[in-house]
Amino acid sequence: MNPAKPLFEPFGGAVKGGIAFPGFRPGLFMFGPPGRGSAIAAEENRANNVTMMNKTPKGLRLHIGIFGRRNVGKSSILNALTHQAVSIVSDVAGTTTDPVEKPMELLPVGPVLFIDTAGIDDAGALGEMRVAKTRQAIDRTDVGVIVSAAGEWGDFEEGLLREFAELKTPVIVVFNKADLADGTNRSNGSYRSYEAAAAELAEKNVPVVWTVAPEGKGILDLREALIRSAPEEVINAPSILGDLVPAGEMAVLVVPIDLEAPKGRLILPQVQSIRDLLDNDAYCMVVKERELRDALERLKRPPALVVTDSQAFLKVGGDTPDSIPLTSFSILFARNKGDLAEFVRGALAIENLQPGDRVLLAEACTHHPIGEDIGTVKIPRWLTQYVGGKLECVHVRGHDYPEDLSPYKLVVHCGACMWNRREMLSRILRCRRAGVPITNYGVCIAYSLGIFERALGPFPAALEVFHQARETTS
Ligand SMILES: Nc1nc2c(ncn2[C@@H]2O[C@H](COP(=O)(O)OP(=O)(O)OP(=O)(O)O)[C@@H](O)[C@H]2O)c(=O)[nH]1
Ligand code: SF4
Ligand SMILES: [Mg+2]
Repeated sequence: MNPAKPLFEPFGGAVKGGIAFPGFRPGLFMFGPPGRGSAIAAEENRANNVTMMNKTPKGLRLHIGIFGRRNVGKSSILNALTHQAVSIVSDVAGTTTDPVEKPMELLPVGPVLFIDTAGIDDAGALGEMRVAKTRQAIDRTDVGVIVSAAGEWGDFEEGLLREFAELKTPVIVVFNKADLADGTNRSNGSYRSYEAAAAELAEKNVPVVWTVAPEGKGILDLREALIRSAPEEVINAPSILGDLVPAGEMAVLVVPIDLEAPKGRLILPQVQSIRDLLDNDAYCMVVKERELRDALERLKRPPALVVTDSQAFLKVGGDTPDSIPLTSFSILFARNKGDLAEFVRGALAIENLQPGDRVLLAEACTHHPIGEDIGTVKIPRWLTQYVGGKLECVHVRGHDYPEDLSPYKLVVHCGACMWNRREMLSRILRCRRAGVPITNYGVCIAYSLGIFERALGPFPAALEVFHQARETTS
């Protein structure tokens, strides 16, 4: 192995063709100056103390998932990255049984969520449950870390690599336990030596890092690789309203305060919309639906946009002059967290629903339904009225999501404000693969209430999808 241009120069890992090697021979390490790691740790500890006080919502954090066989050192790597004993480490294979999540600041990326997963190479009933949970974690991962004990790269790891490639999720490979490596590759697969495996990964442009997690060796290289792999769209997440309400213009947000409204606070989509407007130097007026008409009359200049809770769509539509663009929080988040065009296509599938069809209603968080809950009561009622007969509505919450989507004629998803975009996009992809249309609560409500074109007015591309679909069916 010849030394080449260092990839992560400041931290000292020698490199060949995009691979950060700990040294030229296994066991010989070239790691960064001792002061560097502790300075970063101190700065991150300070940032993490601030984070604890002002917690960034999970949905805005870069999700970094750690995957691999049992006992390869996944939990040891998480603990080394966070400088804390977050996950239990032991030499008993299968120690981590459920995903362990740890929010922290990873400078300079910002707020991240590490997910340490259970090893997924074992069979049996318990093993199957573990595999299912780990699979769900793959769906919400923005950057995947595949850990293998050095010298054990094989078909299993290649399978994981393929899975991430299909989701277009960036991946970093960690050869841990580099202190025990002897140059040979013991795993079944096509590689005789782990160097050959590493070289092939480098050809695929997959960064490879060597670590001895309990000693913290190589962890700075891993941090650097994580920072480099963080997708741009996650670091600079798209604005919720920035392109719709220019600086100096006003948005009116309509927030019903009814039985379902949480006591003493606003819900996350409303808070995030207000913050986004402030970030974009726009103004914002927040009113209940009853006061909207009066509030609009008092304004000297019409607002650039009115955003309403979907449940008040009809009243707000009636009270907002046609010349003022109108949409809902749910549609804003359908665009921000998912794929609005796909959800519009999904809403059009409502036309093909027949009484008795099975519809999946999925919510990202596990709030307790109160009164006339939108997912369990209102949407099923609106859809039933539209279709003209009873539908079989199945409800799922949180990360639970059926592996087999084929029994469903339609999936209707909440705005997923608590999630990162990756998990929502993974679900959309799964629906696409299964040939099952997917739409979103707000899009579905606007469609069933006959206010679709108006609600999509601010989004010409999505409106175009609707018009094209209507032309082909007429
Ligand atoms: N020699 C050596 N031992 C390590 C290294 N990393 C972890 N270990 C040890 O390997 C064992 C397993 O480590 P864990 O971090 O629990 O591994 P895991 O992948 O989380 O295991 P599961 O949760 O069971 O899937 C522990 O005894 C660790 O101390 C390493 O780089 N070198
Ligand atoms: S159900 Fe969905 S949209 Fe509503 S608060 Fe929970 S994550 Fe957000
Ligand atoms: Mg573990």
